[in-house]
Amino acid sequence: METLALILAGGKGTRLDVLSEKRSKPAMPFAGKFRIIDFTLSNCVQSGIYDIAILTQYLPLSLNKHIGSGKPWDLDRRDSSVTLLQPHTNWYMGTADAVLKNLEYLARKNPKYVLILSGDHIYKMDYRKMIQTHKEKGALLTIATQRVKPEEVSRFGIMSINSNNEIIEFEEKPKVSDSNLASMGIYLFDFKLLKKVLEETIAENLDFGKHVIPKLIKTTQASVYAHEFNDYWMDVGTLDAYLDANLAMAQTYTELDLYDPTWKVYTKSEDLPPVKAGSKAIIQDSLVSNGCIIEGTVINSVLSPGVRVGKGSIVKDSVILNDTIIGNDVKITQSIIDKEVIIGGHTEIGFVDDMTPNKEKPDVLHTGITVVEKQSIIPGNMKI
Ligand code: ADQ
Ligand code: ADP
Repeated sequence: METLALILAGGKGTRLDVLSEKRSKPAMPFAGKFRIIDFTLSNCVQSGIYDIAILTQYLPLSLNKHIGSGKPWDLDRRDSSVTLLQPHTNWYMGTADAVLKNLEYLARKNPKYVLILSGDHIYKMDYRKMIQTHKEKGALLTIATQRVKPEEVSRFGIMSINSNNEIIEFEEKPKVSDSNLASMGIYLFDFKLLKKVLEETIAENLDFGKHVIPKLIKTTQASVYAHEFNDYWMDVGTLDAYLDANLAMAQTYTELDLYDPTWKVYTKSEDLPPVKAGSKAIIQDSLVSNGCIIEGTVINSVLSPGVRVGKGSIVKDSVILNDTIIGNDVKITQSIIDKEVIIGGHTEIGFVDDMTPNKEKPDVLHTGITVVEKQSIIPGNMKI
């Protein structure tokens, strides 16, 4: 086998607060009918990579159920395999530790290359181009890169390259840097090098960005190259980013086209009837998924399958996840409402200026976005 893809889907997305308390971040619904991991899985199959292992650790129930046999991505064909790997004994710590704990599985598969991916990015990328760069340069490790804004360097691994695109310096999340060339956390390793470096590097919470990559570059054990990717790429790590990225998908022009027949995003779809819009329904700049019944107004919002919006209700600038039922004369703005929530008539969500409960989590909830937890029941005539 030439390339095995390993999707890291195990980190706890703490910055998404109540949304990822009960599911891992890659299992978060996105753009109505998708889950975040669909983008990476679809990239793999469209790049001709049918051998995929998904490393999970944190609440993989939703993910397990979603992936199933891999049929929606055509991963149930005879020559393909999609496997969910979970820690058996010790809990995984850093990203590289998660891979180290599964070296035996990799050795059994014995691929030439291992493509390490993150399960929580939204982008469309042809990994074949990266494999091509890797071969042309004679690299042992190739890292996908993207330029970021100078004020964002502290969120990424930042590197410097020479005129041949060889990486000569790498620092994980520097406070400031002269360079703005960021690692996308996408690594193509020659399997032999990966095995050797993981077995030889000893560190607590062994991590690619913190330990493995800086070590490979410092000790010039291997030629490490950058593969620049310039299209849309988004890590939806915060509530702001999650809401914005969802709403951006509902605009007429989007940086990532969900409707492009040449690069489809596949997902597990439920069989649901078409969207029904009542006689007074208004839907503008929105994504409305199958099984929704709209009798009110939906503006600049994203609705997952099975959502009901009652008469006289207005949903604006919000994301409403599956099977949530919104009664009559409800107003919702700037909110993320998780699955299976029931909202009674005349309730208003997202209009209250009082941020008191948010003070406990200033790093998570500070921007005025209201989040309603899965399966909440909100009585009528409330103001939240
Ligand atoms: P971060 O995104 O901060 O930086 P990290 O939180 O370690 O890196 O997560 C990387 C991916 O691995 C995520 O998809 C996460 O869910 C998953 N993951 C984390 N721990 C895991 C574990 N123990 N088991 C399985 N999966 C796990 C990284 C790089 C930076 C780079 C950014 C780009 O370290 O150099 O710039 O990604 O987003
Ligand atoms: P979500 O989409 O909110 O992430 P799903 O509806 O996909 O979650 O459900 C994820 C999986 O978790 C399902 O298999 C479901 O049966 C299971 N599940 C949900 N709640 C519980 C619970 N309280 N205890 C055990 N399993 C649960």
